Amino acid sequence: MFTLPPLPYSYEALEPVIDVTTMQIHHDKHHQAYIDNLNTALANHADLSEMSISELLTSCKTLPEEIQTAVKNNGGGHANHSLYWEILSPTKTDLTTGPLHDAICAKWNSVEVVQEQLSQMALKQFGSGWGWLVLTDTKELEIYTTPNQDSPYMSGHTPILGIDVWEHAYYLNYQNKRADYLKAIWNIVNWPKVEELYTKTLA
Ligand code: MN3
Repeated sequence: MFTLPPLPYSYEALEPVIDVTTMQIHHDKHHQAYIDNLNTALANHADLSEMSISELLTSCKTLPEEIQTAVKNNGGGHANHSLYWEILSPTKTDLTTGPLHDAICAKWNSVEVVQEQLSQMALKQFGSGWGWLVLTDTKELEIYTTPNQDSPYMSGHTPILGIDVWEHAYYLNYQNKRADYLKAIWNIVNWPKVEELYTKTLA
């Protein structure tokens, strides 16, 4: 049985970038619903109960056919949101040194460039989805978007930063202005956490 991870900060901690009501509904209702639906789908598959959420997603295509869609949508929803809460921070952080900084600069020249490119991709993601910074199976950094709750784990990649661009993530505060949300969100990215995930994945 999967359970809802508590937020690592209070509901109002990310204001003014993300308002308290959005956080309450997003975490307590949306994320909880993905977990409930995932648990329901897995209820008759005790043989899978030892698998982590990333293992389930990585092997999604080899799971029993009747649960593949539920794992993709609701398992993806659980994994994606768990990462999203973790990589946000009430206090401003920067990425100015260290292994992740150097790897980003080697590929995109600066952290600002990767932020700008990922924001543009996420802005153009039609409908609901996510923007990602991942480590591929060959340990390369990549940025891309996925539709719906599709997880990078399904492609064998490890997400280390995810930006939710479903309207439920920003609509109360930003309405149709997804670009404003995508600009503001960089003020609350927890770069030390992203770097920790990067280092852990490389090890
Ligand atoms: Mn969401």
